[in-house]
Amino acid sequence: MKRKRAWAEPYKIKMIEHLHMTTPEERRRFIEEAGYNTFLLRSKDVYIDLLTDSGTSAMSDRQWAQIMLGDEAYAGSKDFLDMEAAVREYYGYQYVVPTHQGRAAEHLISKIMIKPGDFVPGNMYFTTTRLHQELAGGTFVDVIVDEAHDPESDFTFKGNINLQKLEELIIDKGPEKIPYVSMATTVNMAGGQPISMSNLRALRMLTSKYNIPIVHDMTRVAENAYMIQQYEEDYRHKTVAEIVREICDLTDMATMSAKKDALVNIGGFLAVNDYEVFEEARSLVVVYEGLHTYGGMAGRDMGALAVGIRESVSDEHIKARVGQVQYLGNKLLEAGIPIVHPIGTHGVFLNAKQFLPHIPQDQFPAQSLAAELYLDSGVRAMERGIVSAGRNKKTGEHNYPKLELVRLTIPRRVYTQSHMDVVADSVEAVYDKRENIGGLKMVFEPKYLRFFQARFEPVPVGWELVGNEELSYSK
Ligand code: PM9
Repeated sequence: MKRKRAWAEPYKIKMIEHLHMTTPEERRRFIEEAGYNTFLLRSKDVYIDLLTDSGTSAMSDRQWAQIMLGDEAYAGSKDFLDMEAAVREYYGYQYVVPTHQGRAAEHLISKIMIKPGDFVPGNMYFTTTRLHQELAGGTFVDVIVDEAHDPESDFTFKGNINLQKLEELIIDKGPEKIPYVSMATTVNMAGGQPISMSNLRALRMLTSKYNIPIVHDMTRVAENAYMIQQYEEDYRHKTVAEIVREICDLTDMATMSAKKDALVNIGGFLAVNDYEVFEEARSLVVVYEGLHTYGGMAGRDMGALAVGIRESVSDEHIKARVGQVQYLGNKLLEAGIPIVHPIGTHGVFLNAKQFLPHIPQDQFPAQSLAAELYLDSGVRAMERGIVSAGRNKKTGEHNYPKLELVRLTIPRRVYTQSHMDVVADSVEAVYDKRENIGGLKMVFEPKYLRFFQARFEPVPVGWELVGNEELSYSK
């Protein structure tokens, strides 16, 4: 029988960054000081940092070379032209407006396209995307397939849009009330789940029928393309670069947080095919970000981004990147840990509702689980549940998402499989003591995107919260 050869990362390590391990006593103090919010920890007190894959990638030697070669002219930097050329070549969009990161591109497109009273359908909300749509006067409507809200469904393309739901919305509200469909590759809040090319093609046909544009959140488009290559029959022999281009060609405009797929520590852009939208964005970017040839980025960052775009669509790179995430996910599955199925592309998502079934959702089980993981081993993860979902903009009540998750997000090209083994060990250790883990109460809540800065205090196991201030005992 032919032996299957193990795969390895398609790079070797040229420079390292030291990690620092803390004691359990130190971690207890640090998490208390951070109000049980992993965003408020100092990174020097973290051992393995799986908070996010955003801006945390290791750049290549070629990208670092661009940092040294950066053209820091205020206007017309060669690095902007390189970045614009890379966007045109690999993504196919004609006009590019640079921004300091993804949410700034979301701000511009929401301001340009959305009128008060509009509805913006999308394949599940993302925190910053929805907020900018709401600030522009729109209402986000979730039209993702139902499987996406079920952490145990093994459906391969949980990022798909339910086209019937979408068409019903268009007919109900009228196409003139739908400025665009917001379509993300992959869907972060669902667990890093891809949309299929066949669903996207059908979406294109439906939106063309009503003359509604598609705005593509292309933050993790290469990872989505890889999943299409792996699981959609017709794409098995296409390269990731070809599939990325085909996805982009089916859409009208895109917002990009280049801090993820595109392998840079800062940066983003808005890319469009419509000249009028471009003109509007180019004049607004000057107000909010900077001149239209840097938009909040340094020349060197745009140079690194041009190279990052090219590297991000390499089949070898993306296979190793998603392969590492799958390695961790499979280890946790083997250990019987409840995680979101199927394993996503940028992280493994713990199902906190099933992990800690004794903690009611308004005691923030995922927030508590993320804090507990840090206490156990210094591994930092992120809550993606009721805290991230925020409040209903009309009633002011918490939104209660079906998914109450802790995201173990894997930075690109940063950690080794041994780090993944340590993470898996720690998750298992926390699972063994799950019955002793209590919930939290929120003691400080910022106005916007509360998950970044909210503070919490522990609620002992078996205690039930009455109001948000007093604790009263319940059996
Ligand atoms: N995502 C993440 O950790 C950064 C912090 S959480 C807000 O997953 C999508 C799909 C994202 C995303 C950021 C943005 C915003 C837009 N779309 O962070 O502003 O995952 O560059 O991008 C984070 P910026």
